[in-house]
Amino acid sequence: MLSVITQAQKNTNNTAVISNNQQYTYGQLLKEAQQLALSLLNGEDDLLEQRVAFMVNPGFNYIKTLWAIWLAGGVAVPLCLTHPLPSLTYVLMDTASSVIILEEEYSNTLSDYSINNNLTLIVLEKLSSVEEIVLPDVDHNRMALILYTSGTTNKPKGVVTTHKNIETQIATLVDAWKWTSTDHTLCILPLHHVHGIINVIGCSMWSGAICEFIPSFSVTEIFELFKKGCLNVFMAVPTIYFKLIAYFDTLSSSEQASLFNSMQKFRLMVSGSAALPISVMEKWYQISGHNLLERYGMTELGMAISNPYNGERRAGYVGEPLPGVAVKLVDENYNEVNIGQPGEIIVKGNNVFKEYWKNKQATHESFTDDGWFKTGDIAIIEDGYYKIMGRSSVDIIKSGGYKISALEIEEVLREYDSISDCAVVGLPDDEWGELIVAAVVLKDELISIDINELSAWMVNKIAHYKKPRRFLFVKELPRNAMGKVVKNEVKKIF
Ligand code: MLC
Ligand code: AMP
Repeated sequence: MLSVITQAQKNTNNTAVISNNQQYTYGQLLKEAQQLALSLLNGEDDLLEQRVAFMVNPGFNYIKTLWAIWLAGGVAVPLCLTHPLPSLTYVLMDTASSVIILEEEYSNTLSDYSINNNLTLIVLEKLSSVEEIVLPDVDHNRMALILYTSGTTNKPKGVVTTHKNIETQIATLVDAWKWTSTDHTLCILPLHHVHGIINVIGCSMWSGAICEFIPSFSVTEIFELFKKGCLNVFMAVPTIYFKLIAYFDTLSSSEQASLFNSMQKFRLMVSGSAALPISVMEKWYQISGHNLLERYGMTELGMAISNPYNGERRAGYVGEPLPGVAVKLVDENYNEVNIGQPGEIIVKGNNVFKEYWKNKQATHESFTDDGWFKTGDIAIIEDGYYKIMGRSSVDIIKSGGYKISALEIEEVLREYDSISDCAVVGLPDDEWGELIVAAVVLKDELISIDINELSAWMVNKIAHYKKPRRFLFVKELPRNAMGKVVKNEVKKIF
């Protein structure tokens, strides 16, 4: 039996989830996940790693669906709820998903696609109960999850993790951050990425804790829930802390005092997915009394490096490798650098993903000959603490905690009628970490572009969080002697 399920079985009477103003126990979650697993199996013994995509809002139904897919022996493919159709169909086609599970509100989005491609569509609200049959025994070395991550190629890659990878990623964090069944956390992160799936849902469900959901990200709702005094664990990306601080600053001093008091109930507040600016860490301490615990992770790894639960949480540093995660800093020949020298972070351990989906070449290129995963992130160690210095590729942008490929955006922009060429870069930004901007060369210099029209055109082409926020029209892009665009020069133009 999968550990995620056996862990839940220890806590059947505990509240597991609070969503849509309802409370659900672990017992209910298990029962409904088993029912859905039986519907998925539809008389088969085992889905045998068939990919099952799902488009389900954060909450009880999301966890139930994820577990059902695992119980039936399938591989879960969570779809982003806000992606335009081409991004969704890219994932569906790439994974060759045979089934899509949806909440009814999303059925219009994908029904045509599923009919045209002969996929089974399961609408959660329309399910009827299924006669009891036996669920398969799923080995934990089997594939469990495919998450899409942007990289240095224009199309996102599917990161395949096994049940064993996921169990390791979760158990390591539960231990390091001292999760227990008395914890109560809030999930405000999108559930097509590891931060929400592993750190928030994975850890809370493993521990028998409560995971509460709000329908969509809202600063006011988050603070309202803080004030209720039930939550004690909170995880977010730096942009969210920035937004919470900005809102806090608009409140009256009595409201600020009441919020400060409510935050004393928390035992842990974590930041990650992007660099936490020291100014945000310091300001958060002032308004909450909490030193944020900053950690470093990646879709391919779960979490790898973390500041301590007990002990100094150093601003500007991500801490030390987590137990069971081997980390080295290496030079371009993959030799370990001397202490105090910058090097690329490479990682080994049971937390490390299995492969990029149907992409042997990318998988091969991302591991060293002796099996270390090359993260592409550069760090140094100072007094035993790792400090992230940047990335080896300028084509990867982190904005709002999302990893975004500049090349993917450029490819879309080049499809626009009047654009002949472009270069997309990330500019440092207090709120978003990096702000996506595009330098654009027009086919005809004499014709101008309406930015609003361009933005509206992009809506159906690319996720909204990947849209450039500023455009600059240039006669030509800065290039080196080889003719390659020099991205650092593009940044300077802005
Ligand atoms: C949205 N907006 C942006 C933007 N994203 N502006 C600039 N840059 C961006 N990246 C704008 C919108 O256009 C809109 O503007 C306004 O902000 C509100 O849009 P929204 O979509 O409603 O944004 P919001 O809900 O406020 O989203 C902010 C956020 C979200 C921080 C909640 O970005 C988010 O959930 N980020 C988390 C991503 C994540 O989970 N990453 C983890 C990856 S795993 P207007 O003008 O139209 O109102 C990983 C591994 C690890 O990294 O280590 O964890
Ligand atoms: P993703 O591919 O979306 O999982 O993003 C992983 C990337 O986020 C890492 O490779 C890092 O570049 C970045 N990242 C995660 N945590 C941190 C952090 N605490 N500080 C700086 N960068 C981070």
